[in-house]
Amino acid sequence: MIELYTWTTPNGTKASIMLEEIGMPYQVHAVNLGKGEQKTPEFVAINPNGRIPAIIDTEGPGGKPLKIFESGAILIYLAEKSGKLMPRDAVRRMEAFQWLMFQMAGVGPMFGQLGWFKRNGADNQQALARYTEESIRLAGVLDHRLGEAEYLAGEYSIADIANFTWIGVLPFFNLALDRWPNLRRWHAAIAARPAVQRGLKVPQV
Ligand SMILES: N[C@@H](CCC(=O)N[C@@H](CS)C(=O)NCC(=O)O)C(=O)O
Repeated sequence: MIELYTWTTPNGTKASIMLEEIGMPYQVHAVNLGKGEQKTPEFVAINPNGRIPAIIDTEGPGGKPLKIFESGAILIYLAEKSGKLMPRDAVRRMEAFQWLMFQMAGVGPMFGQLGWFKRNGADNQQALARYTEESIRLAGVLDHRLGEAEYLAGEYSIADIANFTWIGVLPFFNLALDRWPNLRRWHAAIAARPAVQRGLKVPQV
């Protein structure tokens, strides 16, 4: 059984979409970010970084419980445990890691900062311009890749799940997907998957 600690955010829904896609049983623990529950001693004992998502696999390697934080690490762990959503072909497998790292190191932090400055920093036009331009640039990199391949690693994988939830926030930044036709096509295909639709509703609040 996987114990999932999450909230209704792009990093949180990566984990729930993955669990729905691979059909692995899991129990949801809602960590209300608005109430600061991610900073409680109980949760920090699971994720020392005090952020969601985190999981505990009650039957980890050797049959022992294993705690995991960082959404990218959670996706890799669940792909390896289930044997799903990680390409078997060596080149595609490396492409999946590559686009997963691109999301973790680029899309997540840059879009995240853009969101923060949109909410809290309307007076800081330099920061807003910097994160807007960088977010548009990163979306363009994905759009270019998706003009060459149906999915980021050639086949649907954890790299798509990781990027998908963040691309979904662009319209909330007044950046409609219309300007990136390949990205829009890819986003619509993933959004139509029943497992993705279930995962996006976790946790129910
Ligand atoms: N790199 C981390 C980022 C996790 C993260 O920033 N989670 C956000 C929600 S999307 C969070 O918990 N924010 C609460 C906070 O910063 O206190 C991951 O991918 O898991």
